[in-house]
Amino acid sequence: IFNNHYNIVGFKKGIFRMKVLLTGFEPFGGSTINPSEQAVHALAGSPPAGIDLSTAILPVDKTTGPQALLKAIAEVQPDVVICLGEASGRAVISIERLAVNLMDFRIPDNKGEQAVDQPIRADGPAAYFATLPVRKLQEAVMAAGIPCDLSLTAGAYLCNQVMYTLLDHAAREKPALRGGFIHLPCLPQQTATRADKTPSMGLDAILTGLRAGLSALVEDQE
Ligand code: PCA
Repeated sequence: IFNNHYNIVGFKKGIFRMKVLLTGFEPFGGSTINPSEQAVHALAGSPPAGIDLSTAILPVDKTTGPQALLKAIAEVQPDVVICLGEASGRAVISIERLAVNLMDFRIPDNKGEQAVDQPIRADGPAAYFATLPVRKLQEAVMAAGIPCDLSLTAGAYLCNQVMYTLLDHAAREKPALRGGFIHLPCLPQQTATRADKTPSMGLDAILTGLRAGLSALVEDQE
């Protein structure tokens, strides 16, 4: 919370600034776009008030994905880390409650590696709860008119791996760091021609929801 630029005076309402690291993922699984990458780029251009926003796009790669996240955390020294990813098939923005110590990839990562039934950290705890106020976030997104759920699982692929890596790192080395993960539906342009009518959400709606969530975080911190 404290950094070089803000001392205790910085807590006065409206003066406090929160340093947020927001990450997205590169496209994967045969798609050429990822809503999380687009959302990160859009928010980087006009971050919500009160937020010093840093961003990173992580590779969908079981080795370099988590490494890129830890590198960005070391560089930015954020107060809060929010990772975004695409969840094909989900109809609404979903805020993840849990990361589990399991890699069981449904499809290979972008390097062709497919982890099956493996722990993320061999002697790590079974799971971590997100350390963001997930209920408050959900309520803020919904209050902005955007459908949003709390989710019990981020899956067993890269998104869960990165969320677990984030929370494990914070638990062991940075107890003040808060973190969590938000899954986004596909964009309409990813699903328009699909016969299975996979749900989607437009980027504008996604951005409205994410901005509302980020603003709620700043208020919560204040
Ligand atoms: N979604 C995948 C990994 C990258 C992404 O955007 C997942 O849900 O694990």
